[in-house]
Amino acid sequence: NQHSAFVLWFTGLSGSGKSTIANAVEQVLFSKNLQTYSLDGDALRTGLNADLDFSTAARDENLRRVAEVSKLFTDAGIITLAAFISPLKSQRATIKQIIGADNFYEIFVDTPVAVCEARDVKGLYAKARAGIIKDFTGVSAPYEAPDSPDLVVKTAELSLEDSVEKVVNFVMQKL
Ligand code: GGZ
Repeated sequence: NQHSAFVLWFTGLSGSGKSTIANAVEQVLFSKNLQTYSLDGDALRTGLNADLDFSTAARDENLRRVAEVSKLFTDAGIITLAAFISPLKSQRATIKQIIGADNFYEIFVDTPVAVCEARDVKGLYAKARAGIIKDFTGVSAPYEAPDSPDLVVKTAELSLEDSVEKVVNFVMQKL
């Protein structure tokens, strides 16, 4: 009853759909009797990483800790879904190094900033434009798109259902 374990690392802008897709993928995997655990920025930043802000150094540390935690879950045989902006190539390289290249899959949730901003589910882009939130990714802080992600999900072109199916199909190939 064992399956292989690895980390699905979702990178993309705030509001790109990382957590929504990861959560829906997790439900499908659960229904297939796979062991999973989800980690996301919003949740971890109220607990484990409550001491960290959005400076580059603090994001580095946020992501380092999450990568270490993801590695522990992987060691325990659990498929880990991690949804973090993880904006810089250097950060994602470090994450891959911590987790181990064999157990790490980078999934680029490729939603243009204009689409994220039009959605603005939490009103954060409006606050960033108004200067109320500083260093906001895509507005006043950089996002470096991955050069060679393992999977790309374009949420502006796919329905949520199709986005989820694309990730689930990818996972089933890797088991
Ligand atoms: C980016 C920010 C910021 C700034 C608050 N920049 O979409 P959300 O709201 O619910 O989730 C985002 C979350 C990003 O945390 P991560 O841990 O994923 O970021 S990183 O990987 O860069 O460490 C967003 C909210 O926090 N948020 N301020 N300035 N996102």
